[in-house]
Amino acid sequence: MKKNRSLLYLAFATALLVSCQEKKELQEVQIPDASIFKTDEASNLSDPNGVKTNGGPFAMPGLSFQYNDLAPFLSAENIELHYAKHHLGYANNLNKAVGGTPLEKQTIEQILAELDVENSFLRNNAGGYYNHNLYWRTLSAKTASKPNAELSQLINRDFGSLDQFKQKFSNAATAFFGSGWVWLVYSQGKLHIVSTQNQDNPLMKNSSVIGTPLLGIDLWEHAYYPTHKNNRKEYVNQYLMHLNWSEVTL
Ligand code: MN3
Repeated sequence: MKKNRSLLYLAFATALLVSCQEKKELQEVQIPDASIFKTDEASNLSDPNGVKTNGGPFAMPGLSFQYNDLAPFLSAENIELHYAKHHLGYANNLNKAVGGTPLEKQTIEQILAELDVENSFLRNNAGGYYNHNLYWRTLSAKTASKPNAELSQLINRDFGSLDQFKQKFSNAATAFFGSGWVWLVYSQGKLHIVSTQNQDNPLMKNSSVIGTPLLGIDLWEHAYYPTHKNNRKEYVNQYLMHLNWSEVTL
């Protein structure tokens, strides 16, 4: 009987020890360090101009609006994800790609015009950096801007009217398949609507029309899915309303 009781105590003590160890392990896993909640993302959300690269010749351009200024066209979370994650990623990778090479001294336009399209790391990240710079610069919180007189004249000549340009641009952007961009391009004295895949753009040698991009819409799902889900047409039409035409220049 005494032996049985000893065994019972031993079993009880062992169970208690195991239980304590389990509890201890659980406690260690379940109580996170408070510092993980103080992330850079939280501070970036309050100020897009606080988003910086890790160094190198190509800096983040900043935004002329706050993250929550474009809603309901784009939600604050949508813009933050796009600018402080995707765009920043392209900028950091571009700086990595050009670091210690003669490209460090070139402008982004020179790099794009001359790049070897077989160099996919440089092609994707130089393109991604330039494309997003133009995208943000030509967007505005306001919805009433108009093209300047010189551009208006060309738009009327080449598309019929501003409304007809918007209709053609919207059709091209809505019908575009996959990830890429649709552009308004100035080439050899004429305006064109041009599409490119992935992060390519009309400065590159492989573009169907090579010229100067005046504005471009990002048709990757990351650009609009957080706000518009699969309704790309709604995103495209609101994009056209939020164009900052004072930054769209020849
Ligand atoms: Mn994008």
